[in-house]
Amino acid sequence: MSTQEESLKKFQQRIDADEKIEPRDWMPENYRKTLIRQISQHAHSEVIGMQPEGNWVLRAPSLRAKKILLAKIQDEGGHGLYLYSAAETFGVSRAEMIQQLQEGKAKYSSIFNYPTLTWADMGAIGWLVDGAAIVNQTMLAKCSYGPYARAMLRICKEEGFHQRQGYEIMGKMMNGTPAQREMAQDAMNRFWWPSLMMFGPPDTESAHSAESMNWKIKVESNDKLRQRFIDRTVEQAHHIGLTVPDKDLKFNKETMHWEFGPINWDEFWTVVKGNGPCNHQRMNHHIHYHNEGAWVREAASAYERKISAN
Ligand code: BYC
Repeated sequence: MSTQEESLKKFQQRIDADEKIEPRDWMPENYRKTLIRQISQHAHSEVIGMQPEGNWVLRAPSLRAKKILLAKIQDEGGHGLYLYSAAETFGVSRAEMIQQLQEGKAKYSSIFNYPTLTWADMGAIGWLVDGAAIVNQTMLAKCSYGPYARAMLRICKEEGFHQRQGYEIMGKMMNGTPAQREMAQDAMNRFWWPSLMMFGPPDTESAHSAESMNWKIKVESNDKLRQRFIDRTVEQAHHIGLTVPDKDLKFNKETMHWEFGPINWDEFWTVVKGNGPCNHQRMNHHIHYHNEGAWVREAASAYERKISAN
């Protein structure tokens, strides 16, 4: 057996024994590459994900609502920071990762390419988008790579608040006037299917799943997590009087799961390839404010040089 094969075998034994892999440990090149891709894309999603909500800060219906929304958006920025730091443990710099995003070489979650048209969308994002993110990230907290798994623990706790604040907005609107109920249902109709797409393509078409599951980067499949999210969320929707916009939705008493209709995967790939409703807007906004903030990064670096020279 060659040294490479020997190392690979030992690595797999560590994975199978549920040991955490740490930055200085030996790892296959593809394990490293997959994690840089996934963690950096995850970080970009958090940061780009601040934009749809940022759209409503100045129009929040009360001071309470504004304070909560601001705190939530700030949390997303923090999640981006933990995740960029986790990816940096592989020796890749934040500047490189951001360059890849801005050049279209790195992705971010498809969900953030949809517009936020009404205040109810803040409810739908918190409840559905953060709700889907929790299901995915609770799984990622068991990831074999230590720094990523640990970042997930705190992120999941914060997402728990986000999900509840979104559900509170939806619940309040469903208890409000007919116009408010209609607004909440409209947000549900627009965000339901894109939220299901957050879990990625079906298992049969997921390019990375087999290898990522073998290395416990992902410990549960895209379809399994999607089903878990649906099972949880349908009950919550019904509880506050919302209709799930899926005529094929039905509860299977034998499997104890909600069966759902076909997902529009053409729409998903259109959005992922950069042609969703807001892809250009999101990227232009990111580039504009990244460039505008260059002086802050330069000042911070100058200060760091000054301190380390003394
Ligand atoms: N959107 O082989 P697959 C938040 C890509 S933010 C775009 O299944 P994998 C929040 C995939 O990258 C948290 N692209 O991939 C923030 C791959 O293309 P590449 C968001 C997607 O990686 C603010 C190709 O499709 N959560 O909560 O094994 C406000 C084939 O897919 C998507 C994360 O970022 C998608 N939805 O599994 C509110 C989760 N799905 O890279 C809330 C972290 C797939 O080969 N990521 N693609 O060009 C993951 O867990 C995994 O990457 C996925 C996909 C489950 C998403």
